[in-house]
Amino acid sequence: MSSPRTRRFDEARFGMFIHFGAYSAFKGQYGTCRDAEWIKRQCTIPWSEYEAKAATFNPVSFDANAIVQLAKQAGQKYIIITAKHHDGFAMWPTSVNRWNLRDHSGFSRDILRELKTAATANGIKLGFYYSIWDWHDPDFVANLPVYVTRMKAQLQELVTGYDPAVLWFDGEWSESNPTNPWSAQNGEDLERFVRGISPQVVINNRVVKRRSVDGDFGTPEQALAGSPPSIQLQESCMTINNTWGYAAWDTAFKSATTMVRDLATLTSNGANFLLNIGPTDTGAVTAGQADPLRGIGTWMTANGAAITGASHTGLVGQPAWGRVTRKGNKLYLIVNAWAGARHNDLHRGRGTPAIPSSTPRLR
Ligand code: H79
Repeated sequence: MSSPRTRRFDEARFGMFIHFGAYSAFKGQYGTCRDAEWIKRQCTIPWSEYEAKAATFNPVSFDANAIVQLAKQAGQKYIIITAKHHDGFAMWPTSVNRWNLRDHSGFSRDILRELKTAATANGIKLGFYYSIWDWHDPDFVANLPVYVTRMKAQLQELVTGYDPAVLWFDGEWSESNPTNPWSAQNGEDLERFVRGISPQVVINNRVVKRRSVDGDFGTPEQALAGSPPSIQLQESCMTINNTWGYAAWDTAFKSATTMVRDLATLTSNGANFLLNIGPTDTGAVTAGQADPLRGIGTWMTANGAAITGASHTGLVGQPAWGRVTRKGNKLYLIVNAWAGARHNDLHRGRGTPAIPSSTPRLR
């Protein structure tokens, strides 16, 4: 199902999502109202206050090399970072407007450039999240064609300036407050535009309307992609805790075991796993997110062969005791629960092959 354009993406299986923007400066709290990257809208913060907070955004602790090392150690092969979320705030020094990290916040470093350099040096691919829905630009509602001209100019900057491997669009759905007029026709035009400037960039299905013919891959959110057949590649995006952007109060972190099992399930379904971190207002990654990633990394160091480049077997069903993946003529058995004395468990799965496990039990 993968094409020359998507082959590397399809083999990668595991990536890091990063939600980082002006909203991170709020740390998930506005008065008594709690949210994360939607805080502007959900807590009805006036633009004057939001812009004033964004002006204080000072991510001095953002360390591109540390983030790339964290991803690499976790066994992640690509990173997707929010270049622009729904608040419209650009994380690179765009010349399209001043609503960006350099011009509005006075932060002189280009952290997307730093991430690109660090990623490339470590064999990690970098992609950008870009929200179509834009709460800050009044033309998004008042005059969409004018907004689209600016959006295309920003995408041109990102594609020609940073050569992203993936463009991860979002905010394509119909919404109100502010009104989202994005149509399938708008999306098809945008997809053609991106293909025109870069035939090799991999694009998600939210560029249009999340139909299976839109872009290169589907994007189940906070849900595990099901098993094939699906006419499109799939990538499940999920959070480590419950929020995408940084929220100091959200400490409900999943365990490494839970996330390794999700990764195994997705690989056995031929799908990718894009696991999110939300750096703090200063750009640091908290231990609550880094520690389970390191735990996944420990497992991946020993068992990554069962994940990277592996896929749906097309041969056997899912066993009750774990997951089975395939790479070429090898099957990989990921055992969540040894049958132990309960020998019958081995026979409960449909078509379970009688091959000894290649992967140790998760602790
Ligand atoms: O970037 C992350 C989220 O900000 C974004 N997609 C991921 C990758 C996303 N946008 N919307 N959603 C996810 C679905 C969430 C909708 C809700 Fe709401 C936001 C539920 C509550 C707040 C919108 C506003 C729908 C109801 C109220």
